[in-house]
Amino acid sequence: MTSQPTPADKFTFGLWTVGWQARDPFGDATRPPLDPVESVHRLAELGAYGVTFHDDDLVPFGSDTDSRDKHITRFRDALAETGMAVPMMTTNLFTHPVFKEGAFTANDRDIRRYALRKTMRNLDLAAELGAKTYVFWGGREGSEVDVAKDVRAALDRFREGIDTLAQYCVDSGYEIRFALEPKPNEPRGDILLPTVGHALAFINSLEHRDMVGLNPEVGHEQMSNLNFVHAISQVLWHGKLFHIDLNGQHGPKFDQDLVFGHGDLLSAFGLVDLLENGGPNGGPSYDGPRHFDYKPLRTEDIEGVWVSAAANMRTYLLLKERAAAFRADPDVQEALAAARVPDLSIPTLAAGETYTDLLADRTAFEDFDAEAAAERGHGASRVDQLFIEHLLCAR
Ligand code: GLT
Ligand code: MN
Ligand code: MN
Repeated sequence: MTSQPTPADKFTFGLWTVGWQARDPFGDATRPPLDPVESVHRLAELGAYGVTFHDDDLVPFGSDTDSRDKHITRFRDALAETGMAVPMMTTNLFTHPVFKEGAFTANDRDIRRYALRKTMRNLDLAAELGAKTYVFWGGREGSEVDVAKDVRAALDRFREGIDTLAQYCVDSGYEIRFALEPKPNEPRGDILLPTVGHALAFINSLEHRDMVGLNPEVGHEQMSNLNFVHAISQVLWHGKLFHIDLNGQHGPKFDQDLVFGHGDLLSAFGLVDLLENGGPNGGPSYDGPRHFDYKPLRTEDIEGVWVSAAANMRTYLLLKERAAAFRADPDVQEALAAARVPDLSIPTLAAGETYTDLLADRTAFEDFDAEAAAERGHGASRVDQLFIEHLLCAR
């Protein structure tokens, strides 16, 4: 029997996830508002480590300073009572109509300045609450009409915004790192920094590139029909996996935000194996929060919300258990060796060897039998079946 989640598992949830009232473009809310204080208590009881939130998830947009302080105090009390952490925070720069044409990249300069101020105010709170990661999801940074947005100017403004806010953190002594969250579309027709690859390239253009990484979301890459395990592998390779949004998605369609594993299960299994066993000496490759960014189905009542929250954690732990069994299986080790998977870690040139040596090596070309090499099988199907059998508890 899989152990129950505990804070050591570092499972976190956005307040906006369990708190989603299930309003969609075609229908009204199906659930009443949820008090963030209740979410903290219920998630703590379920074994979560912490919660994350947008400024407006905790303090309704437009609240005066007095009521803002009251909301924050109640919330801090709930954190103290439960021991829950706030490892990540973010800004809502997409709900209010003022952001309909963008925030950091709006054509309207006054709106861009307002977006920066709104973010700076919440960065102050993030520092107070001890959040170490600040996420930037640019849901409204984009367009529906190509000629109505100068994309190169927008990228200039995006860079200006991120660098200005990074400088603000440095000067304020905040130990906060930024994590950009890519998404290809929805709510905008096309969003800037649509995939992990675009965001990685953008980070390289920043003055404060060292303190900026990524918060990739399972469903957002899969909306573009991209391989999420490959995406995370490359983000890890660049040292940029600062945070992660776990959820489920059934291929390219609208952003489903399903429970983790309730979409492409095989990919979820590969992802857990990568995160838990893909690091040095077979240990974890990522030690940050396992953050669920999902939406409880619109069909569910409040009890169903907590069932789905627990399902995210349990599914993750089950996959973690299955991934450990996969890695411990001697048949798997043997099949991986037969597929020559470990050989890829051997550098192609020997230590100290140069291309001149390579040119002089007749076995590498003149005497190389390409026809014979082409006949070798790679045994990937066997590896794949072993992976699936472990997932299905058949081994
Ligand atoms: C919004 C979006 C998510 C982002 C959140 C952070 S808000 O719900 O769909 O993917 O992670 O801004
Ligand atoms: Mn999403
Ligand atoms: Mn997300």
